[in-house]
Amino acid sequence: AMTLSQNGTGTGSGQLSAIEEAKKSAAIACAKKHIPSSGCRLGVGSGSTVKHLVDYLAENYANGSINNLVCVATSYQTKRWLFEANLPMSDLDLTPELDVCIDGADEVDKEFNLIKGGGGCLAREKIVQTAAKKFYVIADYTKQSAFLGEKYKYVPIEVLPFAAEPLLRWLPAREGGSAELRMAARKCGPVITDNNNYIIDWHFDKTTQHNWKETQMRLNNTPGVVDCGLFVGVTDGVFFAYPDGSVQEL
Ligand code: ABF
Repeated sequence: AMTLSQNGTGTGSGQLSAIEEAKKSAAIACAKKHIPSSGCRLGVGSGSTVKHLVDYLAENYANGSINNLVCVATSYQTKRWLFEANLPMSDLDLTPELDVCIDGADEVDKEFNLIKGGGGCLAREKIVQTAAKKFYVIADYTKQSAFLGEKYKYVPIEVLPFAAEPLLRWLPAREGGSAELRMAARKCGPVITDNNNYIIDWHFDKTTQHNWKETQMRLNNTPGVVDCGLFVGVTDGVFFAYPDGSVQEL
C-alpha cells in the first residue's frame, strides 16, 4: 500500500483533488508492480486515470528508470499524450503481441468484470487488452461495486452508423431497458468514435438480474454492433485507490 498526503482536496494552486490523487496513486502502484524496468510492450488505456500513468511513464522513461519501452495506445487521445510525453510508440501492425495492458474503467465488480466506454473508448481498448498477456485495471474508490449496475446505469455499445436506427429499436426490444444514441457535447450530432462509429448507451433494467457474460456475447453477436463496454472475465488484477491515500491491489 502507498501513502499520500491527506490534504489533496483543493483544486487550486496546483493541488490535485482527492479523487485525482486517488487515480494517480492507483496508476503509480500498478505501474511499479507490473511494468518491468526494461523491455515492456505496453498497451496504454484511455481516460483520466490513465493520464496519470502516462505522466509516470514520461518521468521514468526520461530519467532512464524505464527503458526499452514500447507503447500501444487505445485511443487517439492517449496517442497524443504519449506523443507529447516523448514516449516510444508502436501499433498492433508492428507490435501485435503485448506484455501488459493497463486501463481504467467506469465500474468494477467483485469478480473484476468491467463496464467501460463511458468516455467513448471501448473497441480499441478491447482489442489492445486481448493482444496483451496481462490486463490490469486502475481505478479510484468510486468505481468499486459489488455487481455491475450497482452504481453504473448503462452499457456503452459501439455501432456502425448504418445500423444505429434499427439497433435503437432491437436492443431494448430484446434486452429490456432503453437505448439512446450518444450525442456530442453541444448536441448537433452523434459522438463519433476513433473508428468513425456511433455509441449507443443501453440503459439496462436494474430490477432484473443480468448474466453479463451472456449479455456480452448476445450484444457482440448482433449485426451492426462493433463491440460493447462489457469486459467479462478478462481482468488479471485491479488497483483501487481510496481517499486516505491507500491503494489496494485485488
Ligand atoms: C476509458 O476511460 C473508458 O473505457 C472508461 O470508460 C474510461 C475511464 O475513464 P476515467 O479514468 O476518466 O474515469 O478507459
